[in-house]
Amino acid sequence: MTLAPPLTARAAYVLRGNDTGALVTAAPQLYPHMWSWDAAFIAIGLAHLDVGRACAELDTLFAAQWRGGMLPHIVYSQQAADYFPGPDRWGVQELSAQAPRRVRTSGICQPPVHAIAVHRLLEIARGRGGLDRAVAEDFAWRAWPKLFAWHHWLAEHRDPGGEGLLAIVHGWESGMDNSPRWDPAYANVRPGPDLPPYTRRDLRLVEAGMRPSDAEYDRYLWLVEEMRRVGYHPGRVVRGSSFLVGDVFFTAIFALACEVLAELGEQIGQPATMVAELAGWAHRSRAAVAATVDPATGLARDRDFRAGEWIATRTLAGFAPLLCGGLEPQAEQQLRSIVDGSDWCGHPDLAAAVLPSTAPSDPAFRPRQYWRGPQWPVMAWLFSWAFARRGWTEQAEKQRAEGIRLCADGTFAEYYHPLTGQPLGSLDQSWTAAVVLDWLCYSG
Ligand code: 9WN
Repeated sequence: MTLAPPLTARAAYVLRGNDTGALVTAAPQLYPHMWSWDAAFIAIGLAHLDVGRACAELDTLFAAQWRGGMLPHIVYSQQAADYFPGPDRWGVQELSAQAPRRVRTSGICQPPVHAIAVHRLLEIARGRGGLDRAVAEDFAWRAWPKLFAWHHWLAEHRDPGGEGLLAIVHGWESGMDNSPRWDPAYANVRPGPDLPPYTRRDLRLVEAGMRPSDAEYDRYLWLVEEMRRVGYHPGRVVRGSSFLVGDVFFTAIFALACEVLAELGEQIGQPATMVAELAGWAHRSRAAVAATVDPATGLARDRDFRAGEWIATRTLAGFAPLLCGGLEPQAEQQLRSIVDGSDWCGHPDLAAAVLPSTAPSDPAFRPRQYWRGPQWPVMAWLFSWAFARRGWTEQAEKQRAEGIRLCADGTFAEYYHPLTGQPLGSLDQSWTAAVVLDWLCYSG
């Protein structure tokens, strides 16, 4: 009889196995490159194995930072790897002087979770002490100005309403690609007859029913085409993109990350004016998140800036204010109880009580389809971490314990069927392994 290795060892094995030396791929076959927000979670997992390697992972991402400060959503591996869209489809180096010269990247961004990762990495390294601590502190000092430049870029270029609700110009920027949150905005994206032809590669690896449709992909690629035509100029992209949505979840992460970065800046003696600027952005975006709350449901909403309408689909983004704060105590209490209520974690049919990407009672709920229903362990990590930070120990512990239960089969799937617990999408997904490792090595 062979005994299954403990979950921690398997998680470590996945992270080590996906490490090309230069970067940890988001997943072995489906995602053979570095993704921006994946890299942040991956660095947290790596910190439990090798602090120096964790810092190097984020250094690789920073080396791909655009001149204006944007951290790109994909950093392409130098190794030939099959993924569509590849760097040629974006063509950023040919079209934009802002793109880095030595590394190839995509032309959009992803949610700014990186300051949270640096904070957690530092906490882990300090807990270990000695050389690990020194390495992480040196890294934090190096990373801080880069993170500041990233946040500055977002505050400057992605706040079209001027009130702190940050806008995305592509569903991929949200990290929740085909969430029903984006359906109304995508309905107004009309691919032109001059959309260059392309061949998807994801469908060779994952069942079509779990992935976005071809019609959705046409829209995704059309938006890339629009950006190419304005040379990825941040102002022209925002002015011209046929998709412009105030993403409440992205904004809440920004507010929280600004707060974390300001605290870190104070701790390591960064200029007071910069720290104050971060606190100002955090304050503005926190208020903007709170202002999106739908009085009818208590959930936060996205804003379709092009149509001038609220988007009120019931997805886990509705809980954005719990990440960053800003609600009145009664509204916050109500939202916290919705998390555990029968529409969400307390739904009687869930296999594990973590937030599904879409509410099972919502007409848009599809339990096997990507961001339309499945549970994503990395989202459970984010909520458990934020709840712990806000002092909601019991609620944090519940997300953590249920998240571990969700991943207990050791497949480290990209996402899970919320009603059966079946692993879906890619297996051996790096960020899933990373967050499980952090949960299991948790030290408060
Ligand atoms: C497109 C890598 C990424 C994640 C995203 C997830 C998915 C890519 C795809 O995979 O997006 O960026 O091909 O579907 O939606 O959150 O960062 O894991």
